[in-house]
Amino acid sequence: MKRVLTYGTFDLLHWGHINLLKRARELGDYLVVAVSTDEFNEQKYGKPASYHDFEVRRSMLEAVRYVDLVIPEVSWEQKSQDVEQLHIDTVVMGSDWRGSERFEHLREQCDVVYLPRTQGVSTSQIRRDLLVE
Ligand code: C2G
Repeated sequence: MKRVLTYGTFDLLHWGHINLLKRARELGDYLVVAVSTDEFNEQKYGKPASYHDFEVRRSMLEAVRYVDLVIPEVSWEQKSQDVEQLHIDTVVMGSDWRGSERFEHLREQCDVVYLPRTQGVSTSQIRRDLLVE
C-alpha cells in the first residue's frame, strides 16, 4: 500500500485544494492530510489567521472522498517524524512549495512531489472578492 502525505491550512476549502487532494490520492492508495492548527497558523501567517477554525477545517477535510486520515500540523519540524511514524512513501505539495527547505530534506526518507497549483483560485482571493460585495 502506497501512503501519501500532504500539509496545509485548507481554509475556505475550494477547488484548488480538492484538485490537489485528488491528484495526491492518485499517487498512492492512502492519503494523510496534516491540517495546520490555529496556533500553528498564527505562527505561519500571524493574524488574522484562517476564517474557519481547526475543528471545522479538519471536519471538512474528513468529508473529502480522497482523504483517508486527517492529523494536526502543529509545527514546521514534525514532518520527518510524520513520515516515519505513518510509513509515508510520498509527500505531495503544490508547486508554490517547490524546492522549499521545509520539504526537500524529506527526500532522505521518502519521495517528494510538487504538483502544479490550480490557477485562478486561492483562499486569499476568495476573501478579497467577498469584501467587495
Ligand atoms: N493549492 C493548490 N492550488 C491552489 C491553492 C492551493 O494546489 N489554487 C495547494 C497548495 O499548494 C498546498 C495545498 O493546496 O499544497 C494547501 O494550500 P494552503 O491551505 O494554502 O496551504 P499552505 O498555506 O501552503 O500551508 O507545512 C506546510 C504548510 O502547512 C502549507
